Amino acid sequence: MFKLKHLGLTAFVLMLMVLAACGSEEGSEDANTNENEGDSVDYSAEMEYTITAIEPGAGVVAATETAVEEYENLSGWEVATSSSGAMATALGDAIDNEEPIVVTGWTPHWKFAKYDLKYLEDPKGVFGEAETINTFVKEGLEEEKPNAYKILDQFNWTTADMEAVMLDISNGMSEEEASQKWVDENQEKVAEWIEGTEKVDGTKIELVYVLWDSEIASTNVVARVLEAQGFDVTITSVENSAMWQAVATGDVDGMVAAWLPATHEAQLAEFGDQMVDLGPNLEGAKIGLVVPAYMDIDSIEDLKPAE
Ligand code: PBE
Repeated sequence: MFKLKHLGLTAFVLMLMVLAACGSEEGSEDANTNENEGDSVDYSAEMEYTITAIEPGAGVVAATETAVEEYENLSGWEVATSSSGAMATALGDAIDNEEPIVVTGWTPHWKFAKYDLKYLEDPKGVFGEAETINTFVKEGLEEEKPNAYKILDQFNWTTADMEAVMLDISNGMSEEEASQKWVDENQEKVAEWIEGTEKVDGTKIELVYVLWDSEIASTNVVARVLEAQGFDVTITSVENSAMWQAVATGDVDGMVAAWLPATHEAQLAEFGDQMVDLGPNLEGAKIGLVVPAYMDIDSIEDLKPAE
């Protein structure tokens, strides 16, 4: 902590020297409007006016592209898509080197347990408010596989639950082991999910998900519970839009990965009326732009336009 503060101070003094050397009028004007402005000029150039994003189909990426359009100060910024894994690696590398980075972030996520991070304020509200993660199943599942339907309907947990599974996986535990460990340690909650259902003998059930850390955790936990009830479970990872489509067409039985109302608004509008919404399985989810806490900026508006 002391070291970080100390480095921050050093960086700030260096920045003042650079500003003085440039004799930049812009710099002194900015200094009147925002005491952190000098720092943020430096960060933006150093980050090459790039936001480190995840999969192109993710809602948080679409929201980030909207933010680049709506915030004038993000003019010329690039939204670099990759994968959730690549984003996490880039974030970890930046933190190891105490470099600035802006990533597309979301809660629940293990990164908040592992690193000291903060959401940038979003005065225009592009990233929406707190969300729920909902469970959707194909039409007719209730009649076809009533026990699976009831378990999926009763599945619900907290951000802390989900983060516990995510953290174990991020620390190297296999997805199967981490999800089984959570199930073993949370038998009371699991008992509520299976309440009023009967065991089955190898009934096939297929769930779709996207390889986002949060959905890897939830989908695996639900799979372990269904398996213990006798189901023959397949979980298949696909792109976001394909996940919605697979449930809408009835190709698969369901998914537990719908972020609403904002993040998957477009997918809900396209596919929502062809499937059954079983309601929230988690409350208090959130998306936004996330930076390491050592960066002296607080708002998306503290980022600087590309030259
Ligand atoms: N996420 C995780 C997804 C929803 C779950 C925030 C990366 C998205 O942005 O679509």
